[in-house]
Amino acid sequence: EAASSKPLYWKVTNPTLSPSHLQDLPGFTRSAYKSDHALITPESHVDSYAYLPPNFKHSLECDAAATLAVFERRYASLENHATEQIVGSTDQQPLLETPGEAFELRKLLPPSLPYDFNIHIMDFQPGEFLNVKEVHYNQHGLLLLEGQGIYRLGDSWYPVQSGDAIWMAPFVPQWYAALGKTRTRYLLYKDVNRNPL
Ligand code: UGY
Ligand code: MN
Repeated sequence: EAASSKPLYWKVTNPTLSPSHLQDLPGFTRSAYKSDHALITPESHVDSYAYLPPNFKHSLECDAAATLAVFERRYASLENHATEQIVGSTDQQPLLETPGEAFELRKLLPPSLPYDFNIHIMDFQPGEFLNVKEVHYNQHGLLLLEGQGIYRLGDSWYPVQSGDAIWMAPFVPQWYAALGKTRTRYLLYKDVNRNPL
């Protein structure tokens, strides 16, 4: 046989079932929208961040190409509590304790009462996974910044990779396992500090 011919079983040894190959199939998308979760699949990256208080007049200038991820929500105010503008970068945030869990955790906003949400940066080494099969009232928005793995949302199991965005409604069962050869880093919106009722 010619050296250039495809080896026997090339479809088996070629990982045609991996997400990057499936992307090329006509009509195929891993995106899903259900009543209690959604998976949306484009590309992205984050370095630094800013928190803008409610009704804060602002403009943004950028002197180089950049990607902007915006989480927008109606502020749930608390009497005698006010938030402040915050500008920071993930690397400056301390690693926080995560009892019983393997992932590394940083929070971008103060955990104090004025803030009605937080953004968590979570890092998993390949093979690490959430020990808690979480079900909680907090709603999540998630942006996968690095790596790949399996996200369980309700009764569905999704292969996911960097660039994917996920919405999790309150109480949707959620679980993640990091796979592949590089770490997973994801950015997680979580509403906190307010009575859900
Ligand atoms: O803090 C959290 O709720 C987080 N561990 N959830 C998640 O990663 N799906
Ligand atoms: Mn959670």
